[in-house]
Amino acid sequence: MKTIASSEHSLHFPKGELSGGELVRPYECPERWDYIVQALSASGFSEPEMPSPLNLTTLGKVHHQNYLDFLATAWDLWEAQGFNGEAIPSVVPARRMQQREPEHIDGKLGFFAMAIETAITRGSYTAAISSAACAQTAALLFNNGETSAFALCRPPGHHAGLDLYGGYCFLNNAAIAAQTLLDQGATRVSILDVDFHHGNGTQDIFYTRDDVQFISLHGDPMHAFPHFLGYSDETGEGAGEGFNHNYPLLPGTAYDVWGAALKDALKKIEAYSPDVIVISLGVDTFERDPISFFKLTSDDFSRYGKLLASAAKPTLFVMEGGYAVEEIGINTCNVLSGFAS
Ligand code: 5XA
Ligand code: ZN
Repeated sequence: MKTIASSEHSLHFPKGELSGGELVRPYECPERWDYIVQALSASGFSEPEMPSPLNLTTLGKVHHQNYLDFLATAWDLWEAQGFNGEAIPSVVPARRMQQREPEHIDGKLGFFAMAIETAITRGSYTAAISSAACAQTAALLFNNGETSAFALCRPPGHHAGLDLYGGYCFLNNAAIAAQTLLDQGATRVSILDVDFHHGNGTQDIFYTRDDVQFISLHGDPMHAFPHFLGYSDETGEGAGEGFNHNYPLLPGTAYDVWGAALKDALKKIEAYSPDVIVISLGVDTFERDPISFFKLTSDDFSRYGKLLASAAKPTLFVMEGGYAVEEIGINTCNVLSGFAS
């Protein structure tokens, strides 16, 4: 299985994240990428390859143009204001307020944010574009007969919606991969999100569409970020009705319950019969993840990797979360090795 990864990820390294009322060192940190690269090499995977430049036409089918313009200019506008810190919003358009993009950068940040822990810094946009390029380049490998690939994306993507950033995400890498596959001739793509957190951004992007099935297993939003999407009664709308499936799971969920939900999800994928499966691969389901509450062990990652292979479909893995940094490499490789075994 080939890996596509870009060293430009390290251009995004905010110093602060608002967590528990404190400004802490972000959980989503550059070393995550290094640990995964080291583990891939130790597990006998081939050296990661660099991505090709991102096709902006595909990007424009997944995100709104005003949002892409915002991301491209946010840091410069922030700096031009003379602000000294990293760019985070201080106000959001809450209920009964105007949903109108302001000219001031402070207003723009709030207008496009779905969460405010994620700082924008000088290199964030370049890193986000390179991360999306990894997903797209990995998707294009399927044209050359590859049946599996790993896009080592950083920053992650599944919280980024049509015009929303947050939860460490700016561009929705899994959605960009799925759209790339469709643009290359696939007619149906399933995105299976196994990150601990609900993939609200991916759901947002495909909610009214029937060419992408979206399935997410995640911490119940009553108790877990992103709190405001991810319930089981969100099933899609219009043409997309019936193509969105959420499995919210309770605090303390271990592999017996999680694996049963995965098996059920795989039945839904089988019924949809996609050309390709995109896995939003977050390993923050790990028992010692610092910001999550599932109880998967390192061995469980191997077990479910095998289970994913039983779908017998071309499969693209796109990296999302995972913050037990010293174990992120082994847990990620366990899924990929389990799948390949
Ligand atoms: O998958 N998403 C994440 O891991 C980010 C969670 C951010 C919580 N503030
Ligand atoms: Zn997550």
